[in-house]
Amino acid sequence: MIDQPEADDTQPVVRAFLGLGSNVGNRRGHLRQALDRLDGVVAVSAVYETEPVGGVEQDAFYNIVVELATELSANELLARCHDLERRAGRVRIVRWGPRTLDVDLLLYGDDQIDQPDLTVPHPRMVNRNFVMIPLLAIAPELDRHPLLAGYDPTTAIGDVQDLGPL
Ligand code: GSY
Repeated sequence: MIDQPEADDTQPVVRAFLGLGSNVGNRRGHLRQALDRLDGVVAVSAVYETEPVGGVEQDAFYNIVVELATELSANELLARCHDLERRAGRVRIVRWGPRTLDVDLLLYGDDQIDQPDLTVPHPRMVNRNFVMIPLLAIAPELDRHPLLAGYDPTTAIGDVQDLGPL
C-alpha cells in the first residue's frame, strides 16, 4: 500500500491588529485584563488618553492597539473580541456611548472583508487618531499600506495623549 500524506491541518499565521478602548471604571485594568486574555501578542502600543469620538458626551477613553500573530480566522478573531467585551461586563446601552471595553478588529493581514457583521480594514479607523496614532507607533510601515491610504493626520479627529506603557 502506498502511504498517504498526513492531512495538514496547520493554519497560516496572520498578522492582525486590534484596537481596544475603555472609558468606564478601571480603564487601565480593563485593558490589562483583555491583553492577558489574548494569545499571540507581538506588540502593544502605549496607552493613550483620548478624547471621545462619536458625538455622545462621555468620559475620556484609554486606548491601545495590539499586534497579534494569529492562526484564527478573521471571524474567529472577531468572536474572540466579542468574548473579551462580554467578560469585561460590557452592556450596550447607548450606541457610540460609554463602555467598559471595546475591542475592534482593525486589520487582518492584507485582507479586505465585507460582511454584514465584519468590515476589515475597520471602516472608520483612518479618521480616528485614537486608532491611527497608536497603530503607527507600533507599525510605522503601515503608513504606506494601500488600504490605509485615506489616513490624513491633519484631518483625523480626536486629541490623544501618550500616557506611556500599559
Ligand atoms: O470605537 C471604539 C469605541 N469608541 C471610542 C474609543 O475607543 N476612543 C475614543 N476616543 N472615542 C471613542 N468613541 C467610541 S464609539
